[in-house]
Amino acid sequence: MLSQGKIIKIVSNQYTVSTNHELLTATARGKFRNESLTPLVGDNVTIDLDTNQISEILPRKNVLSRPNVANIDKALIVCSLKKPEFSSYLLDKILINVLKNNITPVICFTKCDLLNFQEKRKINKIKKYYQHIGIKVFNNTKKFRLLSYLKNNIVVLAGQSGAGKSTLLNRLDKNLQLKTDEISESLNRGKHTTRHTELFKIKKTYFVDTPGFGSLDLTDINKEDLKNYYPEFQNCHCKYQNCLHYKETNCEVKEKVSSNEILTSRYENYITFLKEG
Ligand SMILES: Nc1nc2c(ncn2[C@@H]2O[C@H](COP(=O)(O)OP(=O)(O)OP(=O)(O)O)[C@@H](O)[C@H]2O)c(=O)[nH]1
Ligand SMILES: [Mg+2]
Ligand SMILES: [Zn+2]
Repeated sequence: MLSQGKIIKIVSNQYTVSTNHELLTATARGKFRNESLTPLVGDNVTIDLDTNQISEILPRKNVLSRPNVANIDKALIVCSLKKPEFSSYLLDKILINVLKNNITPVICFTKCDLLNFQEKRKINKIKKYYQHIGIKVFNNTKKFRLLSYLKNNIVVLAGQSGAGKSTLLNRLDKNLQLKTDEISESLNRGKHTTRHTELFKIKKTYFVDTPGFGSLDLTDINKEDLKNYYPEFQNCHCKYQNCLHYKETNCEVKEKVSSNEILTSRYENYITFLKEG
């Protein structure tokens, strides 16, 4: 007998598969190893109920390498505004990675409660800017809006350790009780509390909690392609068709940065990525 389901958790060689009726623990058939295809969290699979083995991996919509998950619809980029400090650099970097994988990014700010009035005003400007370039931005206090926007999707949480990813999921579902921990005061960063990747169903949404990361690299993106992941650069008409918006003259991107139409931090991070690449 065969059944179909979705892999929600992998611990060493044990795959937890959620079917319409139940949770099954299965192993994977040796043939996957031979085909160098590994079942991933998020995979839709066929299970042979007689042997409790995964016999087939259904075609994937996409695969992310960090975290290593399949079939993601949206990435919820969890950004701490304080403790750890807000990093536009990390946000822009994650955004590029997400867009490159054809996944819809959604930003969720946390720790707004720790900001003073002036800091809030500054953040509001940044929030408006990202919305203006077409990205949804929520605060972690807006539980119902967030759940309603993410309904029927598989959502991966991304963001640095201590940003509040697991805390957010606990708030969305009181029964989850995921482990969370205070950040290290001396280092001003998280302690890598979440250790493995797992899928949780909350109402009609699947969430993938992930271990946080402090850095991320863009090594597999060409310098020439970087600019394509900036929505606000797309309607700029520069003199040179292949303008990198860097040292060229008559560059509309640079003009828009000067006139504050493009957020300076967005452009500065872009140049940093260009030089890093
Ligand atoms: N003041 C405040 N603290 C928060 C908020 N969200 C999370 N925290 C705290 O931030 C700390 C880190 O939260 P976690 O949920 O463990 O962070 P994480 O992103 O899951 O971290 P890793 O698992 O290490 O990647 C905990 O002490 C939380 O209580 C918030 O909105 N406001
Ligand atoms: Mg966590
Ligand atoms: Zn240009």
